[in-house]
Amino acid sequence: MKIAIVCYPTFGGSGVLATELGMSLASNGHEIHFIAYKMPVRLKISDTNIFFHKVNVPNYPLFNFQPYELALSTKLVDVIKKFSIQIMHVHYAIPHAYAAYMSKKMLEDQKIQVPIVTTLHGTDITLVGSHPFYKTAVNFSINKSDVVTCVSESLKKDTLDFFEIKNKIRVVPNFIDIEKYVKQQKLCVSENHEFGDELIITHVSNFRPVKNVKNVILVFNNILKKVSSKLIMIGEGPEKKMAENLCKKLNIESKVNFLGDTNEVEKNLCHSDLFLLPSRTESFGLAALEAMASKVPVVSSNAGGLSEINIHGETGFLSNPDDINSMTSYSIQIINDKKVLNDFKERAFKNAKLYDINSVVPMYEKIYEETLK
Ligand code: GMT
Repeated sequence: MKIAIVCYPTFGGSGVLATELGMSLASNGHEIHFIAYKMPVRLKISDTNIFFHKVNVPNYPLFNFQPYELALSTKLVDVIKKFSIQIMHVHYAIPHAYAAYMSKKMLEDQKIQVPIVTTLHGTDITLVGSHPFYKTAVNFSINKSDVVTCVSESLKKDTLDFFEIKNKIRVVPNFIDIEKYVKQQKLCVSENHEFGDELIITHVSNFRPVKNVKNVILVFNNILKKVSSKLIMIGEGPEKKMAENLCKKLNIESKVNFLGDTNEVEKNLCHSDLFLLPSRTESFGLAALEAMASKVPVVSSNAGGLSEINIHGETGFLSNPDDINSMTSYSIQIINDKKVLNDFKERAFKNAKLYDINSVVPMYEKIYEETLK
């Protein structure tokens, strides 16, 4: 099949997932055309069957805000016509589903039919999409999509609660390539890691307020009083400075490494003993799944879809996002005893295997086939 994938090109979960999906579809023989305002960070353009088309938005002095949707829908029409694309798959409703609908209508005018598959990822529903400034347009474009998928049962429920949705919503979970993590674990075992006997605690996010990064630092500060450990903070975003300042204030700077954005999260995760994710909202928690695939137990909040992947008492523990005391004692319970830690690691990995790329990508392929029929 010839598929156009529209996504955010950043380190955010929706862009990462869309990129991994496109690359996997390409290796299954489909022709994949990525459309975004810059090259998606995880995209390996050298792979065969993969194309990238940049959406250019020229700066015109009259505009206070550049009309990205207009440029995107024009680019979609051009690419679809030029490469005879059969399906548009847009990730994150805003503004992608809206732009896709505009391009579908422009194509219909030229007697070309191309269905839209929209995948809802999380904040496009729970935070931004349900905001009164956007809600009407988001509701409209979800209903105008030919197929709607979302990444967890929790997000499906939120979508049905917040919007008036007429079409069916199918749940297709986030996925990981388990093989990649197994290979990395083998490499890690043969490496000497630099932290000696200290246990490694990790957090990965885009440091947005929903990620509750402050509580990562507060929980780690408590753990440090009981267990010799180090915190690795991966990612960039608006709350990073606050987190760095809090570490200074608590006098734990030397115990916390801020690594910034990286394309090789699994290289750091494979040395980790615990993953902290106290998010206020989290439709799925791809970062937690990546940790589990690296044999890292997760202490997370109970927000959104996290309880669907992080099984309380088995792969880690769940708490309310602000319950610092529970998160601290759950963390210590896991890492304080080698046998307990190893059991949690094995169960986390076993659960992650349920979300392997080879089980999930065929769900999307089936959706495309049905849609084309
Ligand atoms: O908040 C993020 O991590 C980025 C955001 C995005 O759309 O780029 O992630 C959302 O989509 C991911 C992939 O489906 C999910 O795993 C994340 O849970 C979800 N984030 C939130 O709901 C806050």
